[in-house]
Amino acid sequence: MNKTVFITGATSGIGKSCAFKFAQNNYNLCITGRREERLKQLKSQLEKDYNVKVTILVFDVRERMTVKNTIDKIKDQTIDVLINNAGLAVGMDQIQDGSIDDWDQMIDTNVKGLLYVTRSISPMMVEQKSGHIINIGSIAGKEVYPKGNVYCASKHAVNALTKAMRVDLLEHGIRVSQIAPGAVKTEFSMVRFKDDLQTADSVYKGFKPLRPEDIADIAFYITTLPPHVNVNDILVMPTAQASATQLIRK
Ligand code: NDP
Ligand code: 8X3
Repeated sequence: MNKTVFITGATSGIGKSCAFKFAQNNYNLCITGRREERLKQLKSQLEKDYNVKVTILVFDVRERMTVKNTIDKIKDQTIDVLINNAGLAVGMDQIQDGSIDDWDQMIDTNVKGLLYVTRSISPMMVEQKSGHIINIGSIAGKEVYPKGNVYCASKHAVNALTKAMRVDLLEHGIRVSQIAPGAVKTEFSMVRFKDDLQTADSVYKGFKPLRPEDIADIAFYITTLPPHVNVNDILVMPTAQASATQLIRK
């Protein structure tokens, strides 16, 4: 029987690449995001190309009751892998100039949204006595950099929560991993710079960034390890990037 992966933020970037990777490997999928049209297109492509079952769940991870009610509807399913991927950076300002609305959006999505989804899925895994939770962290959860303030804080929270989840779920045999990437070329910078295409493009100029497929490959790989093996944390960077602030551009 096929396994099932539940991916938050599958409409773009890393989440979408994970959807392809797991579908190619015969997983059924629950794909989520706010952009329903994109989810519908993805579902029809994946079902056609890979002959897997794809369930679409449209919700904003910030809406606590919607997250709960939506996931409640699929409670009879077995979720083998949860990829907590939905997240974003919004704005890049020094702390004294930051937009409080941007801060709220990052904290509500990256931290509280991840918690709401985990709070609904982890009891299902406890009941099953198996499961694997993969949190998409960031280099921003390991270091801070100028004007990264609240985004970095939110990803430091993901880093801490990954460790905390592993401790709490230990007795239930559930694996908990974090993948913490450096620069990956996705829609991330368009969102961060509020659709300023020129600034977003400049982030990836002069070096070869990671591709979202690189992260999907890692996510899939760590699920293929024998059940007694858990990868706690992977920090993965473009070869041209040594830290959050050290990057060689040619
Ligand atoms: P994208 O912008 O391409 O994708 C982000 C995904 O998150 C989209 O599918 C979006 O779906 C979803 N999302 C955002 N906000 C919400 C919300 N409120 N509710 C539900 N879904 C939401 O960026 P990436 O693929 O790069 O980002 C994925 C993750 O990777 C994020 O957690 C990001 O912080 C992390 N990351 C990215 C790096 C990079 O350099 N790109 C590096 C390190 C980590 P929709 O808009 O349809 O709701
Ligand atoms: C995204 C990578 O360096 O912009 O998490 O924080 S970075």
